[in-house]
Amino acid sequence: GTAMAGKQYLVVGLGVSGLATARYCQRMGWAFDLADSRDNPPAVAELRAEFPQSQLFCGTFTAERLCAYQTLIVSPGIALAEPAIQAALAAGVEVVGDVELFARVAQRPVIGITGSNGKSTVTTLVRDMLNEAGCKAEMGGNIGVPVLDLLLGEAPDVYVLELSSFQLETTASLKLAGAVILNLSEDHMDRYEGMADYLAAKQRIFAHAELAVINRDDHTTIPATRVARETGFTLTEPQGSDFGLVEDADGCWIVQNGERLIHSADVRIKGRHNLANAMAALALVAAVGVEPSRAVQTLKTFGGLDHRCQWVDEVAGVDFINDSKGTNVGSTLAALNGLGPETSGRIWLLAGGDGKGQDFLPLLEPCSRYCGAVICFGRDGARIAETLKSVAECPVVEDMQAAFDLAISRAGMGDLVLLSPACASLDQFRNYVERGQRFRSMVEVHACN
Ligand code: UMA
Ligand code: ADP
Repeated sequence: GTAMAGKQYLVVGLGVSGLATARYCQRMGWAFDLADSRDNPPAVAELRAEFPQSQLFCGTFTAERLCAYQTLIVSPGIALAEPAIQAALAAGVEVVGDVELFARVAQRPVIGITGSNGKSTVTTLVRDMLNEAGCKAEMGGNIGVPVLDLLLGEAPDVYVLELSSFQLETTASLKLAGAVILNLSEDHMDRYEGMADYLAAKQRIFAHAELAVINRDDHTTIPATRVARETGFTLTEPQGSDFGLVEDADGCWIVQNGERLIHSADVRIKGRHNLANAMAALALVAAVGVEPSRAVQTLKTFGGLDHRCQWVDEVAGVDFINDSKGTNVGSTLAALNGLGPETSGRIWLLAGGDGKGQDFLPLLEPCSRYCGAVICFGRDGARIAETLKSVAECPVVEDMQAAFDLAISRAGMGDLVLLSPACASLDQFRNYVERGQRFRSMVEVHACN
Protein backbone atom coordinates (compact mmCIF):
# COMPACT_ATOMS: atom_id res chain seq x y z
CA GLY A 1 0.00 0.00 0.00
CA THR A 2 2.72 2.57 -0.79
CA ALA A 3 0.86 4.16 -3.71
CA MET A 4 -1.45 6.14 -1.47
CA ALA A 5 1.22 7.49 0.84
CA GLY A 6 0.66 11.16 1.57
CA LYS A 7 -3.11 11.15 1.32
CA GLN A 8 -4.88 11.98 4.53
CA TYR A 9 -8.42 10.69 4.06
CA LEU A 10 -9.95 7.41 3.03
CA VAL A 11 -13.70 7.41 2.31
CA VAL A 12 -14.79 3.94 3.45
CA GLY A 13 -18.05 2.76 1.87
CA LEU A 14 -19.37 4.07 -1.43
CA GLY A 15 -23.14 4.25 -1.02
CA VAL A 16 -25.24 7.40 -0.87
CA SER A 17 -23.38 8.95 2.04
CA GLY A 18 -19.95 7.83 0.77
CA LEU A 19 -20.56 9.61 -2.51
CA ALA A 20 -21.68 12.80 -0.73
CA THR A 21 -18.59 12.52 1.48
CA ALA A 22 -16.25 12.17 -1.52
CA ARG A 23 -17.82 15.25 -3.08
CA TYR A 24 -17.36 17.15 0.16
CA CYS A 25 -13.68 16.14 0.34
CA GLN A 26 -13.28 17.31 -3.26
CA ARG A 27 -14.89 20.70 -2.48
CA MET A 28 -12.62 21.09 0.54
CA GLY A 29 -9.58 20.38 -1.63
CA TRP A 30 -8.56 17.41 0.56
CA ALA A 31 -6.41 14.53 -0.67
CA PHE A 32 -8.50 11.38 -0.42
CA ASP A 33 -8.96 7.84 -1.70
CA LEU A 34 -12.05 5.64 -1.93
CA ALA A 35 -12.74 2.11 -0.67
CA ASP A 36 -15.66 -0.30 -0.57
CA SER A 37 -15.69 -3.82 0.83
CA ARG A 38 -17.75 -5.09 -2.08
CA ASP A 39 -16.00 -6.41 -5.19
CA ASN A 40 -18.46 -4.51 -7.35
CA PRO A 41 -19.85 -1.50 -5.48
CA PRO A 42 -22.48 0.56 -7.29
CA ALA A 43 -21.41 3.12 -9.92
CA VAL A 44 -17.66 2.38 -10.02
CA ALA A 45 -17.18 3.88 -13.49
CA GLU A 46 -18.89 7.11 -12.46
CA LEU A 47 -16.77 7.31 -9.33
CA ARG A 48 -13.53 6.93 -11.31
CA ALA A 49 -14.65 9.67 -13.69
CA GLU A 50 -15.75 12.06 -10.98
CA PHE A 51 -12.72 11.60 -8.71
CA PRO A 52 -9.74 11.10 -11.05
CA GLN A 53 -7.23 12.07 -8.34
CA SER A 54 -8.43 9.31 -6.01
CA GLN A 55 -7.52 5.66 -6.01
CA LEU A 56 -10.47 3.31 -5.73
CA PHE A 57 -10.09 0.07 -3.78
CA CYS A 58 -12.74 -2.63 -4.00
CA GLY A 59 -12.99 -5.84 -2.00
CA THR A 60 -12.33 -6.94 1.58
CA PHE A 61 -10.73 -4.23 3.73
CA THR A 62 -7.25 -5.01 5.01
CA ALA A 63 -5.60 -3.56 8.11
CA GLU A 64 -2.56 -2.61 6.06
CA ARG A 65 -4.62 -0.48 3.70
CA LEU A 66 -6.73 1.27 6.33
CA CYS A 67 -3.71 1.99 8.55
CA ALA A 68 -2.08 3.97 5.75
CA TYR A 69 -4.39 6.99 6.29
CA GLN A 70 -4.69 9.55 9.05
CA THR A 71 -8.47 9.60 8.95
CA LEU A 72 -11.11 7.10 7.83
CA ILE A 73 -14.53 8.51 6.98
CA VAL A 74 -16.66 5.43 7.48
CA SER A 75 -20.18 4.89 6.11
CA PRO A 76 -22.95 3.91 8.51
CA GLY A 77 -23.51 0.55 6.79
CA ILE A 78 -20.03 -0.62 7.82
CA ALA A 79 -19.64 -2.02 11.33
CA LEU A 80 -16.81 -0.53 13.36
CA ALA A 81 -16.29 -4.07 14.66
CA GLU A 82 -14.87 -4.91 11.21
CA PRO A 83 -11.35 -6.27 12.05
CA ALA A 84 -9.52 -3.94 9.66
CA ILE A 85 -11.24 -0.91 11.22
CA GLN A 86 -10.42 -2.17 14.70
CA ALA A 87 -6.79 -2.52 13.62
CA ALA A 88 -6.79 1.05 12.30
CA LEU A 89 -8.29 2.37 15.54
CA ALA A 90 -5.67 0.49 17.54
CA ALA A 91 -2.97 2.03 15.36
CA GLY A 92 -4.23 5.53 16.20
CA VAL A 93 -6.04 6.24 12.92
CA GLU A 94 -8.91 8.69 13.39
CA VAL A 95 -12.33 7.19 12.51
CA VAL A 96 -15.25 9.53 11.83
CA GLY A 97 -18.51 9.54 9.88
CA ASP A 98 -20.16 12.08 7.63
CA VAL A 99 -22.26 13.46 10.50
CA GLU A 100 -19.07 14.25 12.43
CA LEU A 101 -17.67 16.21 9.47
CA PHE A 102 -20.98 18.07 9.24
CA ALA A 103 -20.96 18.83 12.96
CA ARG A 104 -17.52 20.39 12.78
CA VAL A 105 -18.59 23.05 10.29
CA ALA A 106 -22.37 23.58 10.60
CA GLN A 107 -23.07 27.18 11.51
CA ARG A 108 -26.74 26.92 12.48
CA PRO A 109 -28.62 25.23 15.33
CA VAL A 110 -29.16 21.52 14.81
CA ILE A 111 -32.00 19.34 16.11
CA GLY A 112 -31.24 15.62 16.32
CA ILE A 113 -33.68 12.72 16.44
CA THR A 114 -32.96 9.07 17.13
CA GLY A 115 -34.94 6.11 18.49
CA SER A 116 -35.97 2.66 17.32
CA ASN A 117 -39.19 3.91 15.70
CA GLY A 118 -40.73 7.21 14.64
CA LYS A 119 -37.52 8.96 13.59
CA SER A 120 -38.58 9.83 10.03
CA THR A 121 -42.06 10.85 11.13
CA VAL A 122 -40.76 13.18 13.86
CA THR A 123 -37.95 14.56 11.68
CA THR A 124 -40.40 15.52 8.94
CA LEU A 125 -42.91 16.88 11.43
CA VAL A 126 -40.26 19.08 13.09
CA ARG A 127 -39.09 20.36 9.71
CA ASP A 128 -42.67 21.19 8.71
CA MET A 129 -43.52 22.81 12.07
CA LEU A 130 -40.46 25.05 11.80
CA ASN A 131 -41.10 26.04 8.19
CA GLU A 132 -44.77 26.77 8.86
CA ALA A 133 -43.75 28.95 11.81
CA GLY A 134 -41.49 30.97 9.51
CA CYS A 135 -38.21 29.40 10.59
CA LYS A 136 -36.44 28.00 7.52
CA ALA A 137 -35.51 24.38 8.19
CA GLU A 138 -33.86 21.60 6.19
CA MET A 139 -33.75 17.93 7.09
CA GLY A 140 -31.26 15.18 6.36
CA GLY A 141 -29.36 12.20 7.75
CA ASN A 142 -30.77 8.69 7.98
CA ILE A 143 -33.97 9.90 6.31
CA GLY A 144 -32.07 9.77 3.01
CA VAL A 145 -30.39 13.11 2.30
CA PRO A 146 -26.72 12.81 3.30
CA VAL A 147 -25.91 15.48 5.87
CA LEU A 148 -22.98 16.85 3.88
CA ASP A 149 -25.34 17.65 1.01
CA LEU A 150 -27.15 20.02 3.38
CA LEU A 151 -24.07 22.25 3.26
CA LEU A 152 -24.35 22.78 -0.51
CA GLY A 153 -26.94 25.55 -0.69
CA GLU A 154 -27.63 28.60 1.39
CA ALA A 155 -27.73 27.75 5.10
CA PRO A 156 -31.25 27.44 6.56
CA ASP A 157 -32.13 28.76 10.04
CA VAL A 158 -32.15 25.26 11.55
CA TYR A 159 -30.97 21.81 10.49
CA VAL A 160 -33.10 18.80 11.47
CA LEU A 161 -31.25 15.49 11.46
CA GLU A 162 -32.56 11.95 11.67
CA LEU A 163 -29.72 10.00 13.27
CA SER A 164 -29.37 6.22 13.27
CA SER A 165 -27.43 4.43 15.97
CA PHE A 166 -24.87 3.59 13.25
CA GLN A 167 -24.33 7.28 12.47
CA LEU A 168 -24.06 8.17 16.15
CA GLU A 169 -21.26 5.61 16.66
CA THR A 170 -18.88 7.76 14.62
CA THR A 171 -20.10 11.17 15.80
CA ALA A 172 -18.25 12.88 18.65
CA SER A 173 -18.60 16.67 18.48
CA LEU A 174 -22.23 17.13 17.43
CA LYS A 175 -23.73 19.89 19.60
CA LEU A 176 -27.50 19.73 19.38
CA ALA A 177 -29.93 22.51 20.31
CA GLY A 178 -32.48 19.76 20.98
CA ALA A 179 -32.01 15.99 21.06
CA VAL A 180 -34.29 13.02 21.60
CA ILE A 181 -34.23 9.23 21.82
CA LEU A 182 -37.89 8.64 20.94
CA ASN A 183 -38.07 5.07 22.25
CA LEU A 184 -36.04 1.89 22.42
CA SER A 185 -37.02 -1.57 21.24
CA GLU A 186 -35.05 -4.41 19.76
CA ASP A 187 -33.50 -3.75 16.34
CA HIS A 188 -30.20 -4.29 14.51
CA MET A 189 -29.19 -7.21 16.71
CA ASP A 190 -27.20 -8.47 13.72
CA ARG A 191 -24.86 -5.54 14.35
CA TYR A 192 -24.86 -5.10 18.13
CA GLU A 193 -23.79 -7.47 20.92
CA GLY A 194 -27.01 -6.73 22.77
CA MET A 195 -29.46 -4.03 23.78
CA ALA A 196 -26.93 -2.26 26.01
CA ASP A 197 -24.60 -1.70 23.05
CA TYR A 198 -27.44 -0.50 20.84
CA LEU A 199 -28.62 1.92 23.54
CA ALA A 200 -25.08 3.18 24.18
CA ALA A 201 -24.82 4.20 20.51
CA LYS A 202 -28.13 6.05 20.74
CA GLN A 203 -27.17 7.75 24.02
CA ARG A 204 -24.30 9.50 22.21
CA ILE A 205 -26.92 11.90 20.83
CA PHE A 206 -26.97 13.69 24.23
CA ALA A 207 -23.19 14.21 24.42
CA HIS A 208 -23.23 18.01 24.02
CA ALA A 209 -26.96 18.63 23.84
CA GLU A 210 -28.43 21.86 25.19
CA LEU A 211 -31.91 20.41 25.62
CA ALA A 212 -32.77 16.74 26.09
CA VAL A 213 -36.30 15.64 25.23
CA ILE A 214 -37.18 12.56 27.29
CA ASN A 215 -39.85 9.92 26.74
CA ARG A 216 -41.09 9.57 30.34
CA ASP A 217 -42.72 6.24 29.46
CA ASP A 218 -39.37 4.72 28.48
CA HIS A 219 -36.54 5.04 31.02
CA THR A 220 -33.86 4.10 28.52
CA THR A 221 -34.40 7.46 26.80
CA ILE A 222 -33.16 9.44 29.84
CA PRO A 223 -29.70 10.93 29.17
CA ALA A 224 -26.95 8.92 30.82
CA THR A 225 -24.80 12.06 30.96
CA ARG A 226 -25.63 15.54 32.26
CA VAL A 227 -27.63 17.77 29.94
CA ALA A 228 -28.27 21.45 30.79
CA ARG A 229 -32.03 21.46 30.24
CA GLU A 230 -34.65 18.77 29.81
CA THR A 231 -38.29 18.46 28.94
CA GLY A 232 -40.41 15.35 28.68
CA PHE A 233 -43.43 13.78 27.07
CA THR A 234 -45.74 11.01 28.21
CA LEU A 235 -48.93 9.28 27.09
CA THR A 236 -50.25 9.79 30.63
CA GLU A 237 -50.83 12.95 32.70
CA PRO A 238 -47.73 15.15 32.60
CA GLN A 239 -45.62 16.48 35.48
CA GLY A 240 -44.12 19.98 35.62
CA SER A 241 -43.67 21.51 32.18
CA ASP A 242 -43.73 18.18 30.34
CA PHE A 243 -46.07 17.41 27.47
CA GLY A 244 -48.73 14.80 28.14
CA LEU A 245 -52.32 13.68 27.69
CA VAL A 246 -55.42 14.37 29.73
CA GLU A 247 -58.67 12.57 29.19
CA ASP A 248 -62.07 13.94 30.13
CA ALA A 249 -65.64 13.94 28.84
CA ASP A 250 -64.41 15.83 25.75
CA GLY A 251 -61.98 13.06 24.82
CA CYS A 252 -58.20 13.20 24.83
CA TRP A 253 -56.05 16.36 24.70
CA ILE A 254 -52.34 17.07 24.36
CA VAL A 255 -51.52 19.43 27.23
CA GLN A 256 -48.56 21.36 28.60
CA ASN A 257 -48.32 23.65 31.62
CA GLY A 258 -52.02 23.13 32.22
CA GLU A 259 -52.89 24.38 28.74
CA ARG A 260 -54.87 22.26 26.29
CA LEU A 261 -52.86 22.46 23.05
CA ILE A 262 -54.84 20.24 20.67
CA HIS A 263 -57.58 17.60 20.79
CA SER A 264 -56.30 14.16 19.76
CA ALA A 265 -59.01 13.93 17.09
CA ASP A 266 -57.46 17.00 15.42
CA VAL A 267 -54.08 15.30 15.13
CA ARG A 268 -54.22 13.88 11.63
CA ILE A 269 -51.72 11.06 12.07
CA LYS A 270 -53.48 8.28 13.98
CA GLY A 271 -52.59 5.89 16.79
CA ARG A 272 -51.22 6.49 20.30
CA HIS A 273 -47.64 6.18 19.07
CA ASN A 274 -48.25 9.14 16.81
CA LEU A 275 -49.43 11.25 19.77
CA ALA A 276 -46.04 10.48 21.33
CA ASN A 277 -44.35 11.50 18.08
CA ALA A 278 -46.40 14.71 17.99
CA MET A 279 -45.40 15.67 21.54
CA ALA A 280 -41.73 14.92 20.88
CA ALA A 281 -41.87 17.24 17.86
CA LEU A 282 -43.54 20.01 19.90
CA ALA A 283 -40.82 19.76 22.54
CA LEU A 284 -38.05 19.87 19.93
CA VAL A 285 -39.29 22.95 18.07
CA ALA A 286 -39.60 24.72 21.41
CA ALA A 287 -35.83 24.24 21.74
CA VAL A 288 -35.33 26.73 18.91
CA GLY A 289 -38.00 29.14 20.08
CA VAL A 290 -41.17 28.02 18.29
CA GLU A 291 -44.19 28.13 20.60
CA PRO A 292 -46.08 24.82 20.96
CA SER A 293 -49.38 26.69 20.57
CA ARG A 294 -48.15 27.79 17.12
CA ALA A 295 -46.65 24.43 16.14
CA VAL A 296 -49.82 22.42 16.86
CA GLN A 297 -51.34 23.89 13.68
CA THR A 298 -49.06 21.60 11.66
CA LEU A 299 -50.51 18.54 13.43
CA LYS A 300 -53.88 19.27 11.86
CA THR A 301 -52.55 18.95 8.31
CA PHE A 302 -49.50 16.64 8.48
CA GLY A 303 -50.75 13.40 6.89
CA GLY A 304 -47.81 11.16 7.74
CA LEU A 305 -45.28 9.52 5.47
CA ASP A 306 -45.79 6.81 2.86
CA HIS A 307 -45.37 3.18 4.00
CA ARG A 308 -46.06 4.00 7.69
CA CYS A 309 -49.47 2.56 8.62
CA GLN A 310 -50.80 4.08 5.41
CA TRP A 311 -54.34 3.31 4.29
CA VAL A 312 -54.26 2.11 0.68
CA ASP A 313 -57.82 1.20 -0.31
CA GLU A 314 -60.99 -0.61 0.66
CA VAL A 315 -62.07 -3.54 -1.49
CA ALA A 316 -65.34 -5.36 -0.78
CA GLY A 317 -65.43 -4.14 2.81
CA VAL A 318 -61.78 -5.08 3.52
CA ASP A 319 -59.28 -2.31 4.30
CA PHE A 320 -55.68 -2.58 3.12
CA ILE A 321 -52.91 -0.91 5.13
CA ASN A 322 -49.31 -0.53 3.99
CA ASP A 323 -46.84 -0.44 6.90
CA SER A 324 -43.82 -1.63 4.92
CA LYS A 325 -41.59 0.61 7.08
CA GLY A 326 -42.57 -1.61 10.00
CA THR A 327 -39.15 -3.24 9.96
CA ASN A 328 -38.94 -4.30 13.59
CA VAL A 329 -41.15 -5.83 16.28
CA GLY A 330 -41.71 -2.47 18.02
CA SER A 331 -43.23 -0.88 14.93
CA THR A 332 -45.49 -3.87 14.23
CA LEU A 333 -46.64 -3.77 17.86
CA ALA A 334 -47.57 -0.10 17.40
CA ALA A 335 -49.46 -0.93 14.19
CA LEU A 336 -51.45 -3.78 15.79
CA ASN A 337 -52.22 -1.87 18.97
CA GLY A 338 -53.06 1.28 17.01
CA LEU A 339 -55.30 -0.35 14.40
CA GLY A 340 -56.67 -3.32 16.38
CA PRO A 341 -59.07 -1.45 18.68
CA GLU A 342 -60.55 0.41 15.70
CA THR A 343 -61.11 -2.66 13.53
CA SER A 344 -64.52 -4.29 13.79
CA GLY A 345 -63.32 -7.55 12.22
CA ARG A 346 -59.99 -9.32 12.29
CA ILE A 347 -56.51 -8.37 11.10
CA TRP A 348 -54.75 -10.51 8.50
CA LEU A 349 -51.12 -9.69 9.18
CA LEU A 350 -48.47 -10.19 6.51
CA ALA A 351 -45.11 -10.52 8.25
CA GLY A 352 -41.61 -11.70 7.44
CA GLY A 353 -38.32 -10.91 5.75
CA ASP A 354 -34.94 -10.43 7.39
CA GLY A 355 -35.54 -10.50 11.16
CA LYS A 356 -32.08 -9.13 12.04
CA GLY A 357 -31.87 -11.57 14.97
CA GLN A 358 -34.97 -10.25 16.74
CA ASP A 359 -37.17 -12.03 19.24
CA PHE A 360 -40.77 -12.03 17.91
CA LEU A 361 -42.32 -12.98 21.27
CA PRO A 362 -43.71 -9.48 22.06
CA LEU A 363 -46.14 -9.98 19.14
CA LEU A 364 -47.91 -12.88 20.92
CA GLU A 365 -50.37 -10.79 22.87
CA PRO A 366 -51.64 -8.42 20.13
CA CYS A 367 -51.71 -11.27 17.57
CA SER A 368 -53.86 -13.43 19.83
CA ARG A 369 -56.15 -10.48 20.38
CA TYR A 370 -56.54 -9.08 16.88
CA CYS A 371 -55.30 -11.46 14.18
CA GLY A 372 -57.29 -13.85 12.01
CA ALA A 373 -53.93 -15.23 10.94
CA VAL A 374 -50.31 -14.19 10.71
CA ILE A 375 -49.26 -15.06 7.18
CA CYS A 376 -45.49 -15.50 7.21
CA PHE A 377 -43.09 -15.12 4.28
CA GLY A 378 -39.44 -14.47 3.50
CA ARG A 379 -36.22 -15.57 5.17
CA ASP A 380 -37.45 -15.52 8.76
CA GLY A 381 -41.11 -16.33 8.05
CA ALA A 382 -40.81 -19.80 9.58
CA ARG A 383 -39.23 -18.35 12.76
CA ILE A 384 -42.16 -15.95 13.19
CA ALA A 385 -44.65 -18.79 12.68
CA GLU A 386 -42.79 -20.95 15.21
CA THR A 387 -43.03 -18.14 17.81
CA LEU A 388 -46.70 -17.22 17.24
CA LYS A 389 -48.40 -20.47 16.24
CA SER A 390 -49.64 -21.17 19.77
CA VAL A 391 -51.95 -18.12 19.63
CA ALA A 392 -52.72 -17.62 15.95
CA GLU A 393 -52.92 -19.54 12.74
CA CYS A 394 -49.53 -18.99 11.04
CA PRO A 395 -49.31 -20.30 7.49
CA VAL A 396 -45.81 -20.03 6.02
CA VAL A 397 -45.59 -19.11 2.33
CA GLU A 398 -42.75 -18.28 -0.04
CA ASP A 399 -43.22 -14.57 -0.74
CA MET A 400 -45.43 -11.53 -0.23
CA GLN A 401 -47.56 -12.29 -3.30
CA ALA A 402 -48.48 -15.70 -1.91
CA ALA A 403 -49.16 -14.12 1.48
CA PHE A 404 -51.38 -11.50 -0.13
CA ASP A 405 -53.32 -14.10 -2.14
CA LEU A 406 -53.95 -16.14 0.97
CA ALA A 407 -55.05 -13.05 2.92
CA ILE A 408 -57.63 -11.94 0.35
CA SER A 409 -59.03 -15.47 0.11
CA ARG A 410 -59.70 -15.41 3.86
CA ALA A 411 -60.55 -11.79 4.76
CA GLY A 412 -64.19 -10.71 4.95
CA MET A 413 -66.33 -7.62 5.56
CA GLY A 414 -64.88 -5.36 8.28
CA ASP A 415 -61.47 -7.07 8.24
CA LEU A 416 -58.09 -5.49 7.65
CA VAL A 417 -55.17 -6.78 5.59
CA LEU A 418 -52.04 -5.31 7.14
CA LEU A 419 -48.53 -5.44 5.71
CA SER A 420 -46.37 -4.75 8.78
CA PRO A 421 -43.54 -7.23 8.36
CA ALA A 422 -41.52 -6.65 11.61
CA CYS A 423 -38.51 -7.39 9.40
CA ALA A 424 -36.16 -5.72 6.97
CA SER A 425 -37.02 -6.28 3.31
CA LEU A 426 -33.54 -6.88 1.92
CA ASP A 427 -33.87 -10.67 1.50
CA GLN A 428 -36.53 -10.29 -1.22
CA PHE A 429 -36.73 -6.58 -2.13
CA ARG A 430 -34.45 -3.65 -2.93
CA ASN A 431 -35.75 -1.81 0.15
CA TYR A 432 -38.91 -1.13 2.18
CA VAL A 433 -40.13 1.34 -0.43
CA GLU A 434 -40.13 -1.31 -3.16
CA ARG A 435 -41.88 -3.74 -0.79
CA GLY A 436 -44.57 -1.14 -0.03
CA GLN A 437 -45.05 -0.26 -3.68
CA ARG A 438 -45.44 -3.93 -4.61
CA PHE A 439 -48.08 -4.29 -1.91
CA ARG A 440 -49.93 -1.27 -3.27
CA SER A 441 -49.87 -2.74 -6.78
CA MET A 442 -51.29 -6.01 -5.46
CA VAL A 443 -54.14 -4.06 -3.87
CA GLU A 444 -54.70 -2.18 -7.14
CA VAL A 445 -54.87 -5.39 -9.17
CA HIS A 446 -57.19 -6.93 -6.59
CA ALA A 447 -59.49 -3.87 -6.70
CA CYS A 448 -59.84 -4.24 -10.48
CA ASN A 449 -60.81 -7.92 -10.30
N1 UMA B 1 -21.82 -1.81 2.15
C1 UMA B 1 -20.88 -2.77 2.04
N2 UMA B 1 -19.59 -2.40 1.95
C2 UMA B 1 -19.22 -1.12 1.97
C3 UMA B 1 -20.18 -0.13 2.09
C4 UMA B 1 -21.50 -0.51 2.20
O1 UMA B 1 -21.18 -3.95 1.99
O2 UMA B 1 -18.00 -0.86 1.85
C5 UMA B 1 -23.25 -2.19 2.26
C6 UMA B 1 -23.78 -2.02 3.68
O3 UMA B 1 -23.59 -3.14 4.48
C7 UMA B 1 -25.24 -1.70 3.43
C8 UMA B 1 -25.23 -0.97 2.09
O4 UMA B 1 -24.00 -1.29 1.50
O5 UMA B 1 -26.00 -2.85 3.29
C9 UMA B 1 -25.39 0.52 2.25
O6 UMA B 1 -24.48 0.98 3.23
P1 UMA B 1 -23.94 2.46 3.23
O7 UMA B 1 -23.24 2.70 4.50
O8 UMA B 1 -23.17 2.72 1.97
O9 UMA B 1 -25.28 3.28 3.20
P2 UMA B 1 -25.64 4.60 2.36
O10 UMA B 1 -26.08 4.24 1.01
O11 UMA B 1 -24.54 5.59 2.50
O12 UMA B 1 -26.91 5.11 3.18
C10 UMA B 1 -26.70 5.58 4.51
C11 UMA B 1 -27.75 4.95 5.40
N3 UMA B 1 -27.64 3.50 5.32
C12 UMA B 1 -27.32 2.74 6.37
O13 UMA B 1 -27.12 3.18 7.47
C13 UMA B 1 -27.21 1.25 6.14
C14 UMA B 1 -29.12 5.39 4.95
O14 UMA B 1 -30.09 4.91 5.87
C15 UMA B 1 -29.18 6.92 4.93
O15 UMA B 1 -30.43 7.33 4.42
C16 UMA B 1 -28.07 7.46 4.05
O16 UMA B 1 -26.81 6.97 4.53
C17 UMA B 1 -28.00 9.00 4.06
O17 UMA B 1 -27.58 9.48 5.30
C18 UMA B 1 -30.87 3.81 5.39
C19 UMA B 1 -31.00 2.73 6.45
O18 UMA B 1 -31.39 1.62 6.12
C20 UMA B 1 -32.28 4.30 5.05
N4 UMA B 1 -30.70 3.01 7.73
C21 UMA B 1 -30.86 2.05 8.80
C22 UMA B 1 -32.29 2.06 9.33
O19 UMA B 1 -32.98 3.07 9.16
O20 UMA B 1 -32.67 1.04 9.93
C23 UMA B 1 -29.92 2.43 9.95
P1 ADP C 1 -37.99 5.30 11.68
O1 ADP C 1 -37.47 6.41 10.85
O2 ADP C 1 -37.46 5.31 13.10
O3 ADP C 1 -37.92 3.96 11.04
P2 ADP C 1 -40.74 5.93 10.89
O4 ADP C 1 -41.37 7.21 11.27
O5 ADP C 1 -40.27 5.77 9.50
O6 ADP C 1 -39.56 5.63 11.92
O7 ADP C 1 -41.74 4.74 11.22
C1 ADP C 1 -41.27 3.40 11.10
C2 ADP C 1 -42.28 2.42 11.61
O8 ADP C 1 -42.52 2.60 13.00
C3 ADP C 1 -43.65 2.53 10.95
O9 ADP C 1 -44.15 1.23 10.88
C4 ADP C 1 -44.44 3.38 11.93
O10 ADP C 1 -45.82 3.12 11.84
C5 ADP C 1 -43.87 2.94 13.28
N1 ADP C 1 -43.82 4.00 14.29
C6 ADP C 1 -43.79 5.34 14.09
N2 ADP C 1 -43.68 5.99 15.27
C7 ADP C 1 -43.63 5.05 16.24
C8 ADP C 1 -43.51 5.08 17.67
N3 ADP C 1 -43.40 6.24 18.32
N4 ADP C 1 -43.50 3.91 18.33
C9 ADP C 1 -43.60 2.73 17.67
N5 ADP C 1 -43.72 2.62 16.33
C10 ADP C 1 -43.73 3.77 15.62
